[in-house]
Amino acid sequence: MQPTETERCIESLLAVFQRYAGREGDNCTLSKREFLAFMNTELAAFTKNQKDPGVVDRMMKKLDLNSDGQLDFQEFLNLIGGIAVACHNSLLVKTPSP
Ligand SMILES: [Ca+2]
Repeated sequence: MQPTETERCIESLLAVFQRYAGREGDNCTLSKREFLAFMNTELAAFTKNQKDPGVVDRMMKKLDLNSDGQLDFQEFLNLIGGIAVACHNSLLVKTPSP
């Protein structure tokens, strides 16, 4: 059976997380360096529009709910979820009301 679109999205998120988390140290979490690499590669459209170089640092601190200096998959999903909600909201704004 072919995976559904939703299943493929979940697999992709897992694969991307594992690819960056596996670069150094604990391969189940993103270190700050791994998170920076992820942001600059996978979300380059977002990071290159940021004039403040500390923005990714602050995002990491905000996302790191248990303050262990690492982002686990749950913490990573909070970022993805937040971006998805922001995209959804901006689409709603752009859609003219009837
Ligand atoms: Ca953490």
